[in-house]
Amino acid sequence: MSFPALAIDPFDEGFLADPHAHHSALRDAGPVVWLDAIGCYGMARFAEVQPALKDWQTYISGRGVGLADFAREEPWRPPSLLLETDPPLHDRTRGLMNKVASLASLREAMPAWRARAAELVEECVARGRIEAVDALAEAFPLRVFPELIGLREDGHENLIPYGTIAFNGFGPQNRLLRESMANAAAATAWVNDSCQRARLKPGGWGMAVYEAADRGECSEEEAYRLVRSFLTAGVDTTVNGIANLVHAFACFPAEWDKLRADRSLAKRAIEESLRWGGVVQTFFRTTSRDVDIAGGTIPEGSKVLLFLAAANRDPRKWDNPDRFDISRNAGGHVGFGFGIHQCLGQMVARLEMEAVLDALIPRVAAIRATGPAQIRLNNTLHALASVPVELVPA
Ligand code: OVM
Repeated sequence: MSFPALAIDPFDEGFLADPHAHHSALRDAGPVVWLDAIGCYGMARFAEVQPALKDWQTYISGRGVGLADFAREEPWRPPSLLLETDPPLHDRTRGLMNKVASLASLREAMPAWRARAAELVEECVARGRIEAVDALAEAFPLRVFPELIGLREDGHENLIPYGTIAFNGFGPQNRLLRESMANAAAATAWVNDSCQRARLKPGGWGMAVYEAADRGECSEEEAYRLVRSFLTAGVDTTVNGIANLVHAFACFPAEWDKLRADRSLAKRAIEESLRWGGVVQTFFRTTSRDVDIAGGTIPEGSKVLLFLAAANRDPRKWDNPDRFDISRNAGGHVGFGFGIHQCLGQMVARLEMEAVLDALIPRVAAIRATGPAQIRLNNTLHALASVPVELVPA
């Protein structure tokens, strides 16, 4: 074995509860490590993670982007036609979905999103002390996202549990996965039902996928599964993006003063929170050939765990990486991945965060932590269960 072998288990609950505390050990051990606990290779430095994400021919997604190797194990659900595929199929589905998830339709939605964010923030400021995950981070996406997709009106409470299952599903079959799966039947049934054409409203992104099928760009069955991607990837992610954004300012109060003094920093603040917060901690790839790297060889058919969040705080790449600094140019972070699989919904995420942030800036003089933030353990997400804060009115 030419790579350092580590005993660190990246899916151990102690690791997941405070991943950043363990990342330096992973990065410092070397450019590529062997993770004995899960029998996989790992990369945690920016200099290896970003090129591996980019090299889709070598580090493939079609055998799954979780621990399970789809060449040997049955996936828990039919594979995603975006996330868990390689070109040429991926190019066709991604091309179609890029047109549906257009910036033009987001620009159209944005005025209503801003109004909704203002309304929510005003309620929160009136209450003063809030729990920001419930009051903002969940409330906002749950209002705007189902409308964007054109989902039916009932059952939105299934969206977060379904995302939680899917993101736990990229890890081993541990307690977290088992417990989220134990309650999966209702959420899964609701999602599977809601992806059908007959359930979707005209004008939304869901129906737009079926319209692509009508034009012959994909089959009806593919359209169904592509709509499922919106429902899987679109909620638990942005919920935690907003939660991490509020949490970041609660941890670094001087950054809030800086932002209020110069609102043009809002976009940088969002990017910096995506780098610092690490909502999506990891994804796996599988090697399509023997890879000579860092003085060793990763054999063909190996699972490689890419630590996106560790790369985003690699001191070899970023100055003072654990500091949330909104004047930093965090551009080039890999919080949305990199290359052909880079997050399809990244503009949805950014604009949801922007709507919330722009509503907070004029109304809130300070965001003060009123207790410790609580983690919601997940095999892939750095999810927050609770972010208690006081919003001091402006
Ligand atoms: C999907 C998907 C895409 C990105 C993330 C994800 C659960 C799922 O296409 O279903 O996480």
